[in-house]
Amino acid sequence: MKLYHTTGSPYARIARMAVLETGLDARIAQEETTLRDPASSLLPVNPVGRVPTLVLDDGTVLNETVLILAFLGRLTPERRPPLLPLDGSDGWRAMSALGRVIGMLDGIAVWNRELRRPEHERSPGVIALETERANRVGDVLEHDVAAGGRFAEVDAPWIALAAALGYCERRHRIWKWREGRPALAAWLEAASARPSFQATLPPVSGI
Ligand SMILES: N[C@@H](CCC(=O)N[C@@H](CS)C(=O)NCC(=O)O)C(=O)O
Repeated sequence: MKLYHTTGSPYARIARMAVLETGLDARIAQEETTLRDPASSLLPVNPVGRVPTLVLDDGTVLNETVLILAFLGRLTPERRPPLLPLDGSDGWRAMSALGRVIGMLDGIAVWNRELRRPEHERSPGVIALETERANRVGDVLEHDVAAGGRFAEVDAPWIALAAALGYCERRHRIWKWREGRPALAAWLEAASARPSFQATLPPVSGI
């Protein structure tokens, strides 16, 4: 199997961390690729052109981070905690938490893309909407983490939250997410020590 990624992508980082956390790194090769590039090595494999993209041994192509997480979880049924329970045995709590984090990250990605446009092409309305969304979800995540339980164990929601906040630390610093969120800040501090986090640090960007 082969996982296509870029070092800056928080979505690809989720998949890369999950590969490490499940011990599947011996079975999954990794290739760094380019995005929005007609010569990208990814396009002949996946016309969608997004990372993460996982190519299975029989050539089947999986994209979409959550689908890849579900697949990696099915490859490692003995793992505790399960990477992502798909049978409702946890009351669907992992899926719920994962959706919350991915929803926040989707909004941040839109916000970040806006900021990468030339200033005169940026939409203040989109930036305001996504700032508000990020703050709203960030506040709920602060509550989730402070209450304990959720995000305490290294599973798919934990990995997604680490990658999302890690993205804000190095590639979306415009969002001062730590302000008023001490539990989340302390959570990332602790999460940062994890080898899978350290092995997948993205380069710092100008935003
Ligand atoms: N919904 C996708 C989003 C992945 C995504 O947007 N990846 C970005 C990098 S952070 C990408 O590949 N962008 C290239 C493009 O949109 O052409 C997922 O969950 O995997």
